Amino acid sequence: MKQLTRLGIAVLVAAFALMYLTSYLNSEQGYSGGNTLTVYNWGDYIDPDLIAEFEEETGVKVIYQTFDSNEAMLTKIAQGGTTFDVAVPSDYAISKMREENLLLPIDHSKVPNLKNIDPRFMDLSFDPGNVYSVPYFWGTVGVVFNPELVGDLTFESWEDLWSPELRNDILLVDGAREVMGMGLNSLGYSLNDLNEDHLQEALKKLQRLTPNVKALVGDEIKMLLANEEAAVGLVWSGDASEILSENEKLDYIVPQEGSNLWFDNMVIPKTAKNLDAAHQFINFMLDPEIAERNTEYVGYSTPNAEAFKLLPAEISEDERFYPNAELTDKLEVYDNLGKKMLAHYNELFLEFKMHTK
Ligand code: SPD
Repeated sequence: MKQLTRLGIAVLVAAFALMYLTSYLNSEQGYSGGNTLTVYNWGDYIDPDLIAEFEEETGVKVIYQTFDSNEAMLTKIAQGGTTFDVAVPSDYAISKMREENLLLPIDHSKVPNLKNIDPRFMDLSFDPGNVYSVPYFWGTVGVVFNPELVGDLTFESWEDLWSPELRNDILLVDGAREVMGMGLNSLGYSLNDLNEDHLQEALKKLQRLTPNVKALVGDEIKMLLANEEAAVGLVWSGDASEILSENEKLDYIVPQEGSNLWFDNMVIPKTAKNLDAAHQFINFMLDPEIAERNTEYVGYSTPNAEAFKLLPAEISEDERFYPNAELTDKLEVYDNLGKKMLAHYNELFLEFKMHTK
């Protein structure tokens, strides 16, 4: 009898251990199962209330994980062992995921709210026909600056970043394409340039920027700039809009030599386990009222025409974050440069990073 009790206890302990391990794997590795949905998104890129509302409305439990670069997201999904149901890569990363057969087609009949997306953001070159992706947010790359701390500099030219007045006063977003793109654009080259001489020239130019670089940072760039810990930052426009709403003294500009126009879209990775919930979630996020609230919360620019109409005028009429076609036509979208060249951009970026603080 005693032996049976001991056996019973051992079985119970093993069952609890298994339950704990399963839930740990669910949260850490993006394993979906049962009525759960695993979402893999950029940090600070959703209003958390909306996740709770989706769960309440559908009865689906959301496991939410974040990444801070397309490269990190691509590595995690490509190496396998995860079952993310929805992810939010950018343009060139979507093209790469299509090429590497990492995506499932989206069933448009299950996403009726797709009709709310402004046609300008549909059918873009990285995913013709939106077979695999649905627009989430879009924006530019530019400079946030504190006019009180930068003298006469206006940042209409990238060249201003190299001004000796900015010693140890610039924060850069920690992104290979963003930093390499800025170096290339400052020399008048494309941010998709493949010419090795141009790439080496850009690296040298970036290395000359290091005395001015205080740090390369992730999402904390918003707090640091809003608190005036640095005079200038290279940032994504949505982060700029959030920074400016915290500190009205600051401003945002896209330098004239050109910069990046980017698009973040929702996709269903190949290893998804809950396709119904994935479509439900995508459709939920495209509802005009939900998308409007999400836009106000995260500060990024919405591609949802119906949500745009609901935004307060001070947001929808701000041309710094909803630039006109004259500016966007001058900007470039990152190309999928191919495996080798993307790796080379990363290597050059790391070489630059090694010599910054
Ligand atoms: N904190 C959310 C950041 C999202 C930025 N996505 C921009 C990607 C540009 N390639």
